[in-house]
Amino acid sequence: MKKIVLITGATSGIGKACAEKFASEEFNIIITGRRKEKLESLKNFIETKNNVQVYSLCFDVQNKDAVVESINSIPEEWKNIDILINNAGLALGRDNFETASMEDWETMIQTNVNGLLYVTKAILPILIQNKKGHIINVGSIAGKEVYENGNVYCASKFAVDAISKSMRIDLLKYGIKVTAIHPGAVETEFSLVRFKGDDIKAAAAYQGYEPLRPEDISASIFYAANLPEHVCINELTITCTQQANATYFYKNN
Ligand code: NDP
Ligand code: 8X3
Repeated sequence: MKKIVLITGATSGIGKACAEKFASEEFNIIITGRRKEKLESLKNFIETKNNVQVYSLCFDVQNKDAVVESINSIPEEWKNIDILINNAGLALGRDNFETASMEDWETMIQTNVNGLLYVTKAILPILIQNKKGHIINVGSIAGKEVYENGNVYCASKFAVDAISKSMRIDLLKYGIKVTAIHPGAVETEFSLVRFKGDDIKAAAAYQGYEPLRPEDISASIFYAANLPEHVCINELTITCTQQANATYFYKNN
């Protein structure tokens, strides 16, 4: 029987690359996100290309009731989820503390922290019942070091780091693995979202160096998810070769 992986935020970037990678390795995939048309076209693309099935669920991770309702609506044959990839997330703005928007802060906390908690809580009973499973949380290098004007985005990713560490302790007795993946700069829709559609600012975020591609992260996630039963990667911080930490890049002239 094929294993099942549920990926939040599969409509673009790292989540989409994870869906394609796991499908190419014969996993059945549950893809989630808010953009229904992107979910449908990804489902068609993957099912045409691979010998796997894709089930799509459209919901906003910020909405607790919608999360619970969506997870409960998963058909019986899809319920035995082996791997949960908590990837949905975003940054909004890169503003100084005194000028940053409170709404942006709320959305980041509601998505990156509460959304991850809602989805995990809704799926956990399945993993506990099966006495196995793997939760992979996508944090960030911004959850390891704060940077100027990173304030609440960094805080939300520090929370993902802390939640991952505490989940690993609390869920150990059920045989559930918990891995946190902390990427540096990855070229996705992330910066376009952060800079609210300003494509010049978004493109500038990746200029002068070769950033990670979403496929670099999905390959690492796949690796971490497919180690022997007794092996768990607790966390990985992954940057491109031209990035040394949250702020230091060695850029081309
Ligand atoms: P993208 O913007 O390309 O993808 C973000 C995904 O999250 C989309 O599929 C989006 O789907 C989903 N998402 C956002 N908000 C919600 C919501 N409220 N409910 C449901 N789904 C949501 O960015 P990335 O692929 O880069 O980001 C993926 C993760 O990686 C995020 O957690 C991000 O913080 C993290 N990360 C990214 C880095 C980077 O440099 N790109 C570096 C480090 C970490 P939809 O819009 O359809 O809802
Ligand atoms: C995204 C990476 O450096 O823009 O988490 O915060 S960074």
